[in-house]
Amino acid sequence: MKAKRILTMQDLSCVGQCSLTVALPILSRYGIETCVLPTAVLSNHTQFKSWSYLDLTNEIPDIFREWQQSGINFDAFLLGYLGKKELMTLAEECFDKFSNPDSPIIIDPVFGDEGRLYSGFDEEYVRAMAQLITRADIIDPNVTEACFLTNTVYRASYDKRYVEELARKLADAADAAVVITGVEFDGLIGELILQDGCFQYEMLPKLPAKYHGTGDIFSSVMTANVLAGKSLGESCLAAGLFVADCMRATDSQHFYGVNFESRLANDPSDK
Ligand code: PXL
Repeated sequence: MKAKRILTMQDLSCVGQCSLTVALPILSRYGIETCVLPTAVLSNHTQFKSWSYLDLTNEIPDIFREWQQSGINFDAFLLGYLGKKELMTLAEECFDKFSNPDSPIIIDPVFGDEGRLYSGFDEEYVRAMAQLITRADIIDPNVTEACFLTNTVYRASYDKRYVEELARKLADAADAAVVITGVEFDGLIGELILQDGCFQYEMLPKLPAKYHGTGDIFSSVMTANVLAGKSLGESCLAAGLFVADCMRATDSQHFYGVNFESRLANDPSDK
C-alpha cells in the first residue's frame, strides 16, 4: 500500500516536547511520511519564562514555489500552533495548492487554556482562526479555545449541556467534525465528539498532574489513527490512552513536557 504523506504546519520549539518535535516522531511512528512546514523557530515553547523567536513567515512563499515546481502534494494536513495571523492566509494557500482530492484538514487551533489566551495572542487572532477552521474537516480545540471561537463565556466547571452547546456552535460555524478536548466531569477527562449530528464522549480517569504539550501529542495520535481508517471516536480514545500513558511515564519534576519517547514503541492502540 502506498504510504500516506501528511504536511504538518506548526512551530519548531527547540526545547519543549511540543508542536513539531512531537508531531514528527509520532506521525512517522505510524508509518506516515511526515513533511513539515515550520512557521518559526523558538528556543523553547512559550510556557517557559522567556524565549527567542525566529519568524519564518517570509520563507514560506519560497518553499511553496519550490514545492509547486516539484509537483509536491499531500494526502492530509495537520495544523497546530501558528502564532501569527498572516500564517493563516498562507495555510489556506497551502491547502489550495498542495491538496490531493479529499485530503483531510485537521486543525488544532492552539491559542489558549484555562480560560485565557496564551502569551502573544489577541481577539483578532481568534477571529482569523474562526475563519480558518471553516476549511477544516476535523477541529480539536480545548474548552477555552472553543469558548473564544464561539464567543461563549468560559466556565471552569460545567455540565454536558454547556459543552454540547459549544460543540454544536462550532460544528455550525466550521462545518467540520468537532472534538472538544480536556472535557472534565466526575473525575474523568476526555473528549466530546460531534460528528454528523451525533454526540459521543471518550472519557478516561483524570490523572492528578497537568503537563504541557499533551494537546499536541493528542492531535498527532488522533490524526494518525484517522488516517489509518479508524473512526473519530476510536482515534480519540487511542490518543487519550497514549497521552495518559505518557503522563504516567513522566517525572513530576519535568515541567515542560511529557516523556512520550519511552512510550512510542509501546502505543496502547497497537494492542
Ligand atoms: O503546545 C502548544 C504550543 C506549541 N508551540 C508553542 C507554544 C505552545 C503553547 O504554549 O508556546 C511555541
